[in-house]
Amino acid sequence: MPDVKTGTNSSCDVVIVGAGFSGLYMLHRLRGLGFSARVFEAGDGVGGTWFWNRYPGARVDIESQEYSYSFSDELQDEWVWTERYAAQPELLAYLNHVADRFDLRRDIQFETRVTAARFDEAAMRWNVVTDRGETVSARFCVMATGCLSVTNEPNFPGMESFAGASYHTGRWPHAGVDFTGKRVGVIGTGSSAIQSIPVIAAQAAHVHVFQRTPNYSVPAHNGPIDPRVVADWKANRAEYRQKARESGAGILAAGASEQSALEVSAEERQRIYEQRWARGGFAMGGAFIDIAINPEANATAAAFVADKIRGLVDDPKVAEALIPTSYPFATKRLCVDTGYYAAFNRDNVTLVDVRAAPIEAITPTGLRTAEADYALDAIVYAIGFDAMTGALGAIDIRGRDGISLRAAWAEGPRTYLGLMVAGFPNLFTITGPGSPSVLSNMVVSIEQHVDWISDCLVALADRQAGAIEATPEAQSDWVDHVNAAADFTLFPQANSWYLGANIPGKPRVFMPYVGGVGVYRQLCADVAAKDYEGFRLTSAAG
Ligand code: N01
Repeated sequence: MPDVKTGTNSSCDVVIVGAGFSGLYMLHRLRGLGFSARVFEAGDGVGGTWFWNRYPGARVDIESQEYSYSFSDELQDEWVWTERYAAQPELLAYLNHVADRFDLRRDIQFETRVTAARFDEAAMRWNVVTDRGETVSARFCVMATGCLSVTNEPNFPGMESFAGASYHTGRWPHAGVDFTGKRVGVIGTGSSAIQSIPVIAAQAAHVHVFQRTPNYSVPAHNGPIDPRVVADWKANRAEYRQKARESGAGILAAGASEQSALEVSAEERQRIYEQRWARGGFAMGGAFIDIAINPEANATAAAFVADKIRGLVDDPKVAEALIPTSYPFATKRLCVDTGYYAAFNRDNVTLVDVRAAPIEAITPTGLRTAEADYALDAIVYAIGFDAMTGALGAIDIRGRDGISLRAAWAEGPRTYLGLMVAGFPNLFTITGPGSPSVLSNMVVSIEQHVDWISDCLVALADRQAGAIEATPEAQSDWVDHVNAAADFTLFPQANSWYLGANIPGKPRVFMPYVGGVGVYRQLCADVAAKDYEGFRLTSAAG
């Protein structure tokens, strides 16, 4: 029944957009606090990233027990991970289990995309519009839309003429793809490509890898989860979780060192890198404290990984082509692989440098570069996402005076703490730009944001305040701080998606906050403790 007063179909306290890790936990927390909430999810199931990214080899690259919710002891007791790094099907099963265990589905509307959200200043409510023609009125709106959920769409000339099959890693067919006997072209060499290439190569007749920029990748050393790890985690879980929350990246297995790469001898440095390489995963990134900030320190890590690549790849020319030279180590997202470099020793894998000879067109029979034609039966676009702002920009979000978020962010995203945007009262973004987000263990950052937002809504209710909004001054100061923090590091030196550099026309702004999850958590807590410093709280009437 439409609500006569608002002219909408229904109303609730909070609309949550997205049913991935963020949306599920947000719904659970709000319910526990007595708020009514509805979730809208474009997919026909829960899982977000792990619902869409079903490409061969997709798995998390943070150790499974760390990449999981900490909010429920019962959930942690009953769920047992099978691999050191869980694969996509297991992660999706976990999120389905969470949805069932906490009875979340009854408030989630699937196959429904939110197309617009408009703030009604007189009513102090958000009207959220879906592609099903429904409008829901809510006091609060939480964007749990994910940082890597809108794909970077390929637009090569001639794409529509291709007679074979085309896939995007970020929107993989649910039924899977059989590449047996096929000639496959993979475009891109980011995390998605690096995970999928060895698996596709094991099946396909031939794989051509079209590389524009090589990436640094470190071995995962994946395998069945060690029962000793499980036992240790069970015994010390609370302590480990707290440590992760207070750490830099929220990843304990990174073993972040306090030591400079330059204060040890060359032999000692080599020994430490070897040890970390043998441990696998992000341990390499945490080897020394100054890898991300000091070019000289960074060069030692880059040289070590380059030598590893030379050792892993038989053909010296191919090895050199796989070694990044145009940006510092780990300033593009570090990749974690299982057999990536070794895949280039297979007879059926060919590396093609599309920096030297760019892709000119997709043809009916394959792909043409400036140098040659490649016959292909299938093309895998592993070309990434419109990161961090893509999903928010896809929704027509209008705040005070009808101002659109797209317009407000035309020069790059501006937020206060990555949580709210000035001019958009009662609209929250989970792991939004300006927060540690993609530079951290996403689950740690998601839980922190969900908890902060939940506490905030309770605080508003306690104060009988109807609305909260970031002040423009606090937002400006925060944006300056986020930029200054990024400029203190080597990150801005890479043309990465962190900077929006992968999307033509996107403003170049370093979007995540590099200050670390522990420091950031404390900042957010301090702001709340100081009566929401930098925010304006208003009564329900405005
Ligand atoms: O995307 P990417 P991704 N012609 O943007 C190339 C997370 N993730 O899906 O560098 C030719 O990293 C592009 O080349 P260049 C993780 O945070 C996590 O792989 O722009 N090439 C690049 O090589 C990750 O960082 C996990 O020159 C083109 C590639 O495509 C993020 O998602 C697994 C091109 C895109 O790489 C994104 O990873 C997977 C063109 N026109 C992903 N356009 C795990 O947790 C783009 N490229 C394990």
